Amino acid sequence: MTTTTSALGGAIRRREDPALIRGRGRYVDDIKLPNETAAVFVRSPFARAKVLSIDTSEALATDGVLAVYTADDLGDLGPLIAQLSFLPRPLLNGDEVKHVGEAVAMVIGENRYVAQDGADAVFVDYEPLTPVIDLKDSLSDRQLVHTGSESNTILSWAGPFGAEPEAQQAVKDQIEAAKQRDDAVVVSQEMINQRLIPTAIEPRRVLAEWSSGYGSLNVWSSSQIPHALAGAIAVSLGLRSTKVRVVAPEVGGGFGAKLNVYNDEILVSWAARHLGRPVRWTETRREAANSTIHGRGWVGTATLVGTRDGEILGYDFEGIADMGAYTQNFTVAIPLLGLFVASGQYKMPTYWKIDCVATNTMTTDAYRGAGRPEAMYYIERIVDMYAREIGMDPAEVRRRNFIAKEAFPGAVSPAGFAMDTGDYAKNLDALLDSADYASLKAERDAARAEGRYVGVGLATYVEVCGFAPSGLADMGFNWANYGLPTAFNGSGLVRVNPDATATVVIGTGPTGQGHETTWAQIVSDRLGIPVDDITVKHGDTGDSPMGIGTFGSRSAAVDGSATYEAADRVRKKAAKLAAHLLEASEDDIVFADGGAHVAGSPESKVGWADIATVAYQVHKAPAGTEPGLESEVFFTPSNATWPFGSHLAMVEVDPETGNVEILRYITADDCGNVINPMIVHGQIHGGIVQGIGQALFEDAIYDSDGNLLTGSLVDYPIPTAGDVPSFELHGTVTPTDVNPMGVKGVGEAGTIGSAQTIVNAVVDALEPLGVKHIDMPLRPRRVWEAIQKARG
Ligand code: MCN
Repeated sequence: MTTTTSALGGAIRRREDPALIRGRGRYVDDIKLPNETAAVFVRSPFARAKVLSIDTSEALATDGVLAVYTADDLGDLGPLIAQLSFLPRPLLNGDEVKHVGEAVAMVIGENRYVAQDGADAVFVDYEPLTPVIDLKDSLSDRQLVHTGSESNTILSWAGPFGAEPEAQQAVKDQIEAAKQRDDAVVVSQEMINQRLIPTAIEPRRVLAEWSSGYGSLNVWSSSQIPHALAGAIAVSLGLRSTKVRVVAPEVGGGFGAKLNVYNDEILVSWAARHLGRPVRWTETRREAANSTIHGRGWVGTATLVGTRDGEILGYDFEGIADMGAYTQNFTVAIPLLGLFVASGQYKMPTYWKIDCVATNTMTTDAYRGAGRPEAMYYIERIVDMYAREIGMDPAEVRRRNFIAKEAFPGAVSPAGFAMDTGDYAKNLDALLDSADYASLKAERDAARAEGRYVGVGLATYVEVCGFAPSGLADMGFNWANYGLPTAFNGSGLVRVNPDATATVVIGTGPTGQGHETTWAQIVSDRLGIPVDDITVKHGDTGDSPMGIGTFGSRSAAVDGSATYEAADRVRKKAAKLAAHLLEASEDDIVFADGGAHVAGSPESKVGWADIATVAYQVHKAPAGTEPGLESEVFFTPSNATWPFGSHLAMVEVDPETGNVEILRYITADDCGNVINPMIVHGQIHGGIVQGIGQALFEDAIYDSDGNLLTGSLVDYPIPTAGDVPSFELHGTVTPTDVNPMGVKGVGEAGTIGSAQTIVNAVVDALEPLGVKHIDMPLRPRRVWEAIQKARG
């Protein structure tokens, strides 16, 4: 039994796009219910303040206002539950607010305008308190973020991961000893990995409808995790999980920010039940900036010791990560993801420590890459500085220190994690060959000779996707809070219908990754049913198998594998039925061209409709056949996948303005076997643009009073197509051994590889001036100042 056609690897155009680009997709705001009401939140203007009183009388007297809720009205609802809740967020704060934008009241009106009038009429009496904004201040505990707590440090992660503190100290001592060697070269740099605002095109929104007849709740939310959200609402509202249905229809970008359950989602659901009318909440762009999770926000010192010959003897990183005022879904786990990849592609002893501290700012959590871009930034910047220090080509230094291809499978990173597969030297060579590295450097040198500031920078990366094994989920995750199984599983249901079409139902929550296309390719590959005849459904907890959502570039490797195996099971059953119809042996059945035939005799053929008919009219099938032609599979990966790659940028800096222009951007990425190269390239494009956004433009700046100074798209510039060159994407293929398709994740790769590539290139461009480092974002003024300083 074989399949002779394969859609895997085909550059099939995204099936999602025709509806989306014509404006005919259905987002939460396109769903209208009769008798809707609107919610608006009253939010704190202070970063830290006691709430002395809240006067809602004027708001309640406003025409069209239906209800005003404060913490006092919520009874035993809340606080907001999360997977890793160390500092849980109150649903509404009636006690002491902890950041600007924290919700203190919710106003429901006949429409959004009167609800806003009502919110403006709520009078809150605050007593301002001194906030803690700076990370080092927070670490010192001079002032506490949470009155009554013992420390601002929530927890610390240290590596090698899993080693006893003494063993970790021994690694640190080993690195210290290396520094004392006569031939030691030590480079050390404190670097800021600034705070970022995720900025999806579609801000968050939620619509909830209580059905009193059935005692059930329907919720539409722009979410990456529909099942977790349904579970969280059910737990918070004391409902059975089957009484809450969450639908995430089209979602206009998520980037990790929609991987959280938010207080507004719980409160809107609760209010819909309380009022007996549908309630809608639509986030404004300012709310998106102030009250939806942020990303990054680290400061740390990377130190590298090596010899003059380019042998790295040790890497030490000590940092502080900003958690914000509360911890939400994965807040404290993000730095741990950094630890996973702390040592990059290299084999040197690695000591790594990060303190996770609270501040009076919005909570941080997963933002595309989540911990990995930060870790990769520090290691790749310091390796580059080391290469400059010893005067060796940065590509050569990297190559000399790679974990060897021979170490795989079974390689354990110096940071303490078992990796799947890797061939780093081959990948770097692919990049250098594609870029014609020697010519690029010659071009740069020629430009330099003309007095231009042209630079070539490169960086390698390794990342970790599709977190696994399942046991990892036991590491303090409160899955029970969301009514989810305690495992990083994937799921997929495949059904062949009587009309020869197939339906695939998955538990993912895509936000633009093209799952409707690639899942159809997976099933088409296994069954030989044309992609156009396969419908992929997702994002509806009412009809999809339990899934933990779309994040950590896990969907293809984990849910895709579940779907692959489900399709395989359907194929096995179909082979039996086809053999029965063709009076042949099951082993001789071949699937092709929308049906099955006997190997070598394509004329003795049955179509999928014939096979499905027998499956549903089971009296025509061999005795003992179970009716139906479908399978639902849960896939449990034995390990995460470890994609990797190398990026290179050529830039030119204008010394008069400090403006950075990216002349070329070339990559070699390796995400194992590729399901759809066009989608993979699209994912890498988007990822690189976000990395460039961090490198050159974006910065969430709080002033010392805790006001977000960059809370609008006027002062928080994000990159547009005009800011980036046409990317030149190449790659290698190193299949993983942890799933049947050999695929690794790719959704975050571009972001993880790019920011440091740009900074390395800019520093290279300014090398003639002796500039060694500039903190991101490299906006013109900052670059210009560095040039002025270097020129003395
Ligand atoms: N794919 C493939 N071959 C591979 C790997 C993946 O063809 N070897 C395809 C997959 O089938 C899928 C896409 O590439 O269609 C991404 O797959 P995967 O790497 O598994 O990532 P996820 O689908 O789990 O997406 C999550 C990832 C994350 S974590 C963020 S953040 C992110 C991202 O994807 N946010 C995005 N990409 C985004 N893209 C858009 N448009 N919008 C976002 O918010």
